[in-house]
Amino acid sequence: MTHRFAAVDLGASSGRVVAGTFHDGKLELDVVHRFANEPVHAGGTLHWDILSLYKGVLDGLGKAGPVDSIGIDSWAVDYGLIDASGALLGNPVHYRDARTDGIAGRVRDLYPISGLQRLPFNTVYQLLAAAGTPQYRAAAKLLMIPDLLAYWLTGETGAEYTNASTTGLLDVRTGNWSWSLIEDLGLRADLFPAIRRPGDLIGHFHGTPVVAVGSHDTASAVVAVPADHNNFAYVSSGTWSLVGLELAHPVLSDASREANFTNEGGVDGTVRYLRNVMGLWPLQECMREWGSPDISDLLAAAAREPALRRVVDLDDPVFLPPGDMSSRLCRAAGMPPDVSPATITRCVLDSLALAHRRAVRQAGELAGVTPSALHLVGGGARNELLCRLTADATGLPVLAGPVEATALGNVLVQARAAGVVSGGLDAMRALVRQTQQITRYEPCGDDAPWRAAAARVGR
Ligand code: ADP
Ligand code: LRH
Repeated sequence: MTHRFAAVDLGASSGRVVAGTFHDGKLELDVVHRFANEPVHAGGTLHWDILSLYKGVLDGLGKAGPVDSIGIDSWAVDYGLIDASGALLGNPVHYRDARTDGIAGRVRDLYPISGLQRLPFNTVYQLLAAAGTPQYRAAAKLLMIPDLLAYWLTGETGAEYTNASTTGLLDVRTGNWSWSLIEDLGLRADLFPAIRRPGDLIGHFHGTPVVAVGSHDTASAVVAVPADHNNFAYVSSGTWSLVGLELAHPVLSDASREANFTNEGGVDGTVRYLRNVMGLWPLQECMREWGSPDISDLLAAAAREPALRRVVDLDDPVFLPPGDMSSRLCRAAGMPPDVSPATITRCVLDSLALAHRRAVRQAGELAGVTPSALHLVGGGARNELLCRLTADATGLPVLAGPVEATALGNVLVQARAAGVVSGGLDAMRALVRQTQQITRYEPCGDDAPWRAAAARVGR
């Protein structure tokens, strides 16, 4: 018997529709459609081009053909507002837009309630920036991006739990909206739809079930980490590096808050204890500036550059906004602005590996865990130089892959809801190990240059 599931996975750099086919105990993944995700500046605001993304979804579902069900995930924190007739009120705003500048610093500490790291663009701060606007006043419901797309497919509203956990308005202890916090901040409680959980049926699209998955892309990616034991750390490596651990309980200590570690909701009640590291975003932005050179050539040239000559603190929020990235990097690294793309690329990758080292170490210390391996999943798993540097910097073996972990986690949760896969995360991960290619990178064992580089960026 063959079963086929369609995973819609929207990343900040591209979207794809992936078909996952189960046959004779085997699972095959096929990227049936990939499309660009190109934000647009309009009227002084940076927007997601949501209708173009929705068209990519529809085209991809058309190419996928008949499937048992559809699941949707995307990047976190962003949302659309719909009015009482269901019309979208304006284009969703990109989390890198400047509207939230300065807001987080004016809001009291929410960590004891939400357990969330303080990122300037958390939904709560975006809503405080939007409160009082005509659109906010006219809104009937707030829908996170995957929930908005699911609404367009099915007509059903709701708020999937893992993604809702990135808003800053969920109570980390109960897994439900914190109505007292929402009221306390003067936000409209009527905007927030009922929470749904991964595996819940949302509705139907032309007769095909649309099923809730870990709709936060990072939650789906963590499902597909091919670990064979519990003692692992992970990096979900794409536009961002999400670096941390899977835990049974949140860590809400002062030290954890000060280190800006987050307790996001995972599939099956797990906690994604992690920190956002700037990821491959600075390189993506430089490549856009350089006219999109071939990434393999660029990485090969970067591999020939001297190691750790220039490093920057990638946790610096100066790298958050789009545009003008190479000059910001050169300034921070003390390099002349005319150095080669290979030199800048090497600086980004050395610095990223250094940031991975710091986040992995801190996560372990704060949670009282000593990981024995680091799983690196997502598009960054294709970057051998980054994997090698991350192994050297962390001193841990890096197990790289799957590249499409997010889509895979999305498919697996759908397959379980349909009864095609049984068991918990362990069973799903065993299937990933059996079917996906994983590459192992051993650390070189020399920590001294990394220790010195960490001291140079003051971390
Ligand atoms: P997101 O979900 O955030 O859009 P992805 O997981 O799709 O991110 O990863 C995108 C990243 O993967 C790119 O920024 C790029 O650095 C990396 N990548 C893509 N293709 C290659 C390749 N052929 N070699 C090395 N790295 C690659
Ligand atoms: C990664 C991601 C991350 C969020 C960011 C906004 O795609 O979902 O987990 O913090 O985008």
